[in-house]
Amino acid sequence: MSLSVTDFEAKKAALIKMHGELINRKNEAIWPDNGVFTRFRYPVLTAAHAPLEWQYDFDRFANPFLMQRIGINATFNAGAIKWQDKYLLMVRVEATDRKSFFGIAESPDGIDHFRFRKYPVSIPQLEDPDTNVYDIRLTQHEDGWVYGLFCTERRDTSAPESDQSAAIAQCGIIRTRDMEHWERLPDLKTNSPQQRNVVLHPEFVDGKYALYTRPQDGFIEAGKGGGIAFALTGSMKNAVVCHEHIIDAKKYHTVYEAKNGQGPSPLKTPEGWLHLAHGVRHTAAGLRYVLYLFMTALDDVSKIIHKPAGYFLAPEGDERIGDVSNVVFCNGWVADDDGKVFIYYASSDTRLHVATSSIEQLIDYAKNTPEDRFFSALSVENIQKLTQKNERIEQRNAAQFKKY
Ligand code: M1P
Repeated sequence: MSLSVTDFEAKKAALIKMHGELINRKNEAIWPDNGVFTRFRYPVLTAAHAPLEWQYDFDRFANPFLMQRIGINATFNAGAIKWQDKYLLMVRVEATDRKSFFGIAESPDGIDHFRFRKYPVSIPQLEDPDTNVYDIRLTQHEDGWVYGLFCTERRDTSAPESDQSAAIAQCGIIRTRDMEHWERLPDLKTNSPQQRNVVLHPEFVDGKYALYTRPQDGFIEAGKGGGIAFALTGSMKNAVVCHEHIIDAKKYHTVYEAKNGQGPSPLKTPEGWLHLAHGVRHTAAGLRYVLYLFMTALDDVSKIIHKPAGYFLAPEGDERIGDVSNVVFCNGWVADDDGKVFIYYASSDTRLHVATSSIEQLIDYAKNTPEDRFFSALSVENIQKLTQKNERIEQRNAAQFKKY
């Protein structure tokens, strides 16, 4: 039996109340932190944050049970930008039909009250439409445009009919001047059969647009590809890359041994460019995705000058579980003028979190964390050195305490 008018209105009011409470809930920093970044108790965005108007038909006659007509499955992997004093996330929203699309959510302070705009983003289509779009990286380029580089996925038409999962990933490009209206440009052309995690550098390099790419042989498997590459193109209106040169290769027995990819557009600092990336390794339980950080030189953005060993951030607690478990992924961060950094990372392809840090902390981390020396015995040496140093400090402190 359908709902009475009273029950329909009561249910609608309850849904609206719960949604409002979720958006207004204040987040809590988790303390003590690790000194590198601070995590927060609640995700900043979940599927439940999606506007109710995207999901329910509120016409009592057309929807007598007040049934959810369109389901939202997940909100994750967001591009990020500070825009007119607000923190904007261009979120990968995945509906229950498995299609991803972009929704823009805004917050006044980068941590709380992220609210989706009324409508999801309509991406203009090319002749060959996108089956699926995701993982956009926003770059405010010195040419005056804000570019969004994203993964456009289409069926691999060379695959037999029996194989309905073969896909080709390539880099789609849109741009805007107002974060409202988007111009679609032709997809990036490279020599790689698969291309995901392409990111535009914010400044011209040698008068050209500079891109971080990730050439890859298969849709999932890196094959001969898999490193973070650097490439130049003369134009974004018809972006063509002839040569991709690997600046950060996958490597045996590291957190990026299977594949890796540039995260958001790098941040410029007085000491170099800060890069956040994801690294993937195989485990008996499947792939594990973690974030790692490195710095490149100001006078050569493709030259790595600092690279701490291992991961910067890995899935913890509830973050470990989701649609694709044991994954953290980041394609958006924002640096404020005062040096505060907001890192938007998603966990297990399900929800989106924020971690806060600062340029000063990230540089300190990049410069002073030991590098990977690739052998257990050498990792032990690092720990021994640090422990001996702490022993000396303790002895010195004890001697001083005796003196007074
Ligand atoms: O499922 C984990 C991630 O897998 C892909 O990343 P990559 O291309 O580096 O393997 C993407 O589909 C990404 O969206 C996803 O989070």
